[in-house]
Amino acid sequence: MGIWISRLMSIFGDREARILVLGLDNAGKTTILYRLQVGEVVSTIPTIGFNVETVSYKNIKFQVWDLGGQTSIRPYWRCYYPNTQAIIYVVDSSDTERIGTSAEEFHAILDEEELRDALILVYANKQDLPGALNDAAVAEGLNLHSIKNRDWAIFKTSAIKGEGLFEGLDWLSNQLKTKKR
Ligand code: G3D
Ligand code: MG
Repeated sequence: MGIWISRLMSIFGDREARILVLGLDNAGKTTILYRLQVGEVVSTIPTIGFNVETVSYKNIKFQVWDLGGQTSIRPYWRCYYPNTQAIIYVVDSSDTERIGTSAEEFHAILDEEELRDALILVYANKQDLPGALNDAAVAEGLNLHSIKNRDWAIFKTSAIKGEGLFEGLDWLSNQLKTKKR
């Protein structure tokens, strides 16, 4: 177990806490979930067929699904919103063609009332690939600077190499700690 997860545990105490890991398909979300090495990843397909991967450590749950595609299943995403403390939004920085689509999906999530208080951590992933947009370019592509009244940060990551992920989580736990006070 990593030191970062024990930090999160001390912040949340006995409260249920959820962290959603979202982004377009192929962004690197599943790879990240395994990289966190929190425990066993359990894959479930609830009712109408979108795949949700969950890894839990005590009362902290990380849940992952792909955004984009069918709009008919979106109402069911709401089942996963309660108690969400943070959203980790993952972008394939080398997929310059879909950055606009990723931005649309991202802002649709930001507009969800129940996720209003969730912190936003963006991973500009796949930095190891040639031609990958850097963090500033991903921030611009996602229009991150238009976000008002909530805390966000962006980190360059390579899930494959395991780089940047824990720096992002450090930011997250520091923010959560301040918020709690
Ligand atoms: P998803 O869960 O968001 O859909 P995955 O994405 O985690 O399944 O990753 C999609 C593909 O991108 C995988 O390749 C995975 O190995 C790769 N990938 C994830 N993160 C990185 C990264 O930081 N750098 C590079 N170069 N590749 C990454 P495959 O070939 O298995 O489909
Ligand atoms: Mg996946």
